Amino acid sequence: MASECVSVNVGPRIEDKVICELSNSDHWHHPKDLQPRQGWTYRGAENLCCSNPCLNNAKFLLGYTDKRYLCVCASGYTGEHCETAMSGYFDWKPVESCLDIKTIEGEQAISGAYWLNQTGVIFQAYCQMESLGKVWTHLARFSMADAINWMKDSGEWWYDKIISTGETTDPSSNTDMISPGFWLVSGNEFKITRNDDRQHTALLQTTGDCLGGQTFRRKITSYGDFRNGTTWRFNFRCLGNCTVHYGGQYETTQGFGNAKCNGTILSGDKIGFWCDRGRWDGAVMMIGGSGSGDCGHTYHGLGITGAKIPSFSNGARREQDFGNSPYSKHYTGNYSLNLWIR
Ligand SMILES: [Ca+2]
Ligand SMILES: [Ca+2]
Repeated sequence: MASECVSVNVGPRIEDKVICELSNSDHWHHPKDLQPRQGWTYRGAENLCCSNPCLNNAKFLLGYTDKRYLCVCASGYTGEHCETAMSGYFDWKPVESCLDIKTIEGEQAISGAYWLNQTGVIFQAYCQMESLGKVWTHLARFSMADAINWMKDSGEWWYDKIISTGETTDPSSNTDMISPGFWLVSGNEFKITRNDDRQHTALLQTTGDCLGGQTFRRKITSYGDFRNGTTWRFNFRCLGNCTVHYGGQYETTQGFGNAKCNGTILSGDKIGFWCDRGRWDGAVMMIGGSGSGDCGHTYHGLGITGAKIPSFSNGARREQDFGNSPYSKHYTGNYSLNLWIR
């Protein structure tokens, strides 16, 4: 009998012949399907269901392997009988970093939300397994479909927030998000992607150890304390910058409008931190060039303001969490930008 055959229906004798139906299902798997038929006899094969050896909500398949059954484990469990909880899948068994998942699971590692433990803080973060050496941790998201959280006058989201806010486990969401990773996970490079791109293609990716082993918050806030109206106006300059590569659909993404501009404040192949041009505009993270000609403005990128003296207090001028300009008329807010570290 074939190994997938687990039950038999034997029909009534007709002219010296008996109909015998073989089935790959039985009364254990589909109890509601078993209906009496006159003259027929039902027999289940030897069935291990009665002592199901599969643990932790595993699926029990009869007829496979030498043991004549197979346990298909639920997410987060492994082992012959799914008896072992995997690291990173439960808050009571976290890993230190997304890279640990890749190290443990190798080729099998898939992108998804995992439990991390950074200095005793246990939280869930989305890990993208791009390739062997490229494992990204999702830190934050910038949306224009909700409140302008990244430009709160207090600068809270950049400086102070120590409680996870927004949907941290789903990078396709279009709402602001800040993960504990923003202030806890250290790294060397970061990238920005769009929430509507399931491949998380980098619109920009820093090179040359931009973060220098720091957390993203530590890097950004190392340039000064610009909370509660303190300006970062330093006349035609950015306080810091990093070299980037652009990719994906960056040319048609809000915030990247100056990626090809070369100006006196910054060249197009760079991002700047805390930029201003002396009047009417500024950005926490300016993307691309600024300082001359058509790309004179500094209010493009993440955390942008049209305030006369750039600060988180806009003084009745426009500000946005991201964009080409706080005065953009055509942006509908139908996608957001994700920030990742590795
Ligand atoms: Ca927002
Ligand atoms: Ca503000």
